[in-house]
Amino acid sequence: MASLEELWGKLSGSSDCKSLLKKHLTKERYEALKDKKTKFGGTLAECIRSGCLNLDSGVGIYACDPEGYTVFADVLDAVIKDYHKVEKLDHPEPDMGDLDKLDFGDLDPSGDYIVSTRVRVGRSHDSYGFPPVLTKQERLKMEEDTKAAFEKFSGELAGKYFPLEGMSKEDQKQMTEDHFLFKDDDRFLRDAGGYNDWCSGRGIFFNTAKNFLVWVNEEDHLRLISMQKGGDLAAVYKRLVMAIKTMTASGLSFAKRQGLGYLTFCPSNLGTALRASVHMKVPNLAAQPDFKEFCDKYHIQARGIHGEHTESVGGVYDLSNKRRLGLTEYEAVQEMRRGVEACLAREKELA
Ligand code: ADP
Ligand code: CIR
Repeated sequence: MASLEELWGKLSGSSDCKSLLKKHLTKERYEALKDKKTKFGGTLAECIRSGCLNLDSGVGIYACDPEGYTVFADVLDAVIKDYHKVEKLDHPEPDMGDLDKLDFGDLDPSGDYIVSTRVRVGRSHDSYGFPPVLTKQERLKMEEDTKAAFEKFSGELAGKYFPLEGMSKEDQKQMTEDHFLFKDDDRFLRDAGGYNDWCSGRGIFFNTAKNFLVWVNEEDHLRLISMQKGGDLAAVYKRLVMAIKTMTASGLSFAKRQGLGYLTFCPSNLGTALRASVHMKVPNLAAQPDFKEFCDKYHIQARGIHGEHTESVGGVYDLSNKRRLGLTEYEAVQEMRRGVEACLAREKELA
């Protein structure tokens, strides 16, 4: 495995790397941080390995564990401010809004444009490290703790947990194609240690209607996901909030920091850790030379439809809120809603 010096050599020697890691890990910061260690044993090498081996990264840095956000704050804080476009790290307390007075509903009642809607949050157990410092035993123990909390899901949220270990390849493939399940093919995450000891300790929980699910030990310890066909953002969001409340009341303790909100493996996700997305048909908008600028104006990120770093299929894009920190959960969803409405209006004009 490449040493810290080798990793730094690759990064500092590259001339066309545009990642936030390259921008913010100056020589001075590198020198100040290179010998530091967290109490989980996390190092700078573990934080920057993915970004140094994948010079086409957008962000390029992960936190080795929750404490990494303090020990390596010098570089991580700069990356966080840049990614989330905030000047200060003063993330507000969680606020999901008044669910009885949401001022959005179905974003596409015609059903002609939005294929599906999904809102997810990431959560990390505060007593465990992140993937690079986790052992197989810890992952398995974490899976057990998490399964116990699933017992609290009732009514609409009640369901069953399926470990990846022992699941047939056909089932995995089908669930991945249906956009439910994750897989181990992201080179950025792999180099960050995200697939260590694959696939033990990983799995997926489904409710009966298959519109609420939880990923266990994918990139984050937990990803709570609400999704369904069509554009009914209000129904998807309300279901997710219900699940967050149940998980929070289940006795699990999640990693959180004053000013940073909920901590996640990737600094792009912390704060609310919320990504609200639609899969939407925007072939005309996407063909415009200013598609990216248009999305940027609304803080919208466009991804392909099989997850980050994938391509669009048939003019359908995954459009979501890019920022997750410095705004409340409700504001993050509103930001996505405004952006999606603007994209929809422009697509209609261009058709
Ligand atoms: P995240 O970081 O939110 O987990 P990814 O880009 O890695 O997102 O995507 C994870 C999975 O979720 C992929 O299979 C992707 O196709 C699916 N997905 C994301 N948004 C939607 C959506 N609005 N409708 C259906 N599937 C979605
Ligand atoms: C990268 O730096 O490109 C990968 N490590 C993925 C970062 C997460 N991306 C994002 O925009 N949320």
